[in-house]
Amino acid sequence: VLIKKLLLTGATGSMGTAIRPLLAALAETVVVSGRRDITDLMPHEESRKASLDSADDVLRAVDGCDAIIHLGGYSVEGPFHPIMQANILGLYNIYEAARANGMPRILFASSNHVVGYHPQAEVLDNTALPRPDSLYGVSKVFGEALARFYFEKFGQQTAILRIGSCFDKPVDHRMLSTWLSYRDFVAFARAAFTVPVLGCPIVYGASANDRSFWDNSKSNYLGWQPQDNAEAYLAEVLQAVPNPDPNDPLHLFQGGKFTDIPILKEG
Ligand code: 15L
Repeated sequence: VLIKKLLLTGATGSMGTAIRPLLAALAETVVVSGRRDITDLMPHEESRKASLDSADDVLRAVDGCDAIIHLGGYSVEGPFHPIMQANILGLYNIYEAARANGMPRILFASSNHVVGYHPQAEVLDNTALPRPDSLYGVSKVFGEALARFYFEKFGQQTAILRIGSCFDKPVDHRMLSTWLSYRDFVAFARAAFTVPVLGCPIVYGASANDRSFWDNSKSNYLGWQPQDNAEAYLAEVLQAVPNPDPNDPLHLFQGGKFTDIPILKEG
């Protein structure tokens, strides 16, 4: 194993839950953290409940960890306040806790919604300008900027992964381009935590999909080679969604449906 103590935030979310068993290959101990206490612990796991908007909770979660996979936060479009608490204040708390704990490497789960208003007809590399498609996407732009700021100012290394769609399998036409398999995600974490010098790269988180919107050639030095390809699910997708409407936002923009969501208010 590479890592003594790996912190996984967002461990109660759908992606966190799915990758937990795979992390035993990366770390001796995985500290699983979420807003709820986790009771179904595997032998290699330890639970530390934390609310990201509490600096004290986050300090306790990060204490003694030598790597962090930060999936925690608000993961879809929503009202501004909860997004701000989790993704802006919460991320600041993570970086300050890391700074107080020897600056362990961070894998930051950014999102394709940072560039969601780019058309699907374009192939983007990591020099593309942000075109966020939602308040959620805007909060991830903040997150990428915060990661870069801590890198320039303190040398804190972060792998910024603009995750496409990390699910069990692709279920619509857009996901034939954006799908990231769980095992390709974990392979990315391994690369980010083992490459001798990580720096602060921006990488698109997609499997080796024939229809990918993204070009990761500028971060080749990480040595990450995704293995899965959404094309293997083409027949299933065609059966589930036979005639996709080409004018549906789902097919016009990289961010898909998020481009079509209004500003949401609380309550
Ligand atoms: C995301 O950022 C969300 O967290 C996830 O739920 C999906 O909607 C994904 O993007 C996507 O674009 O498919």
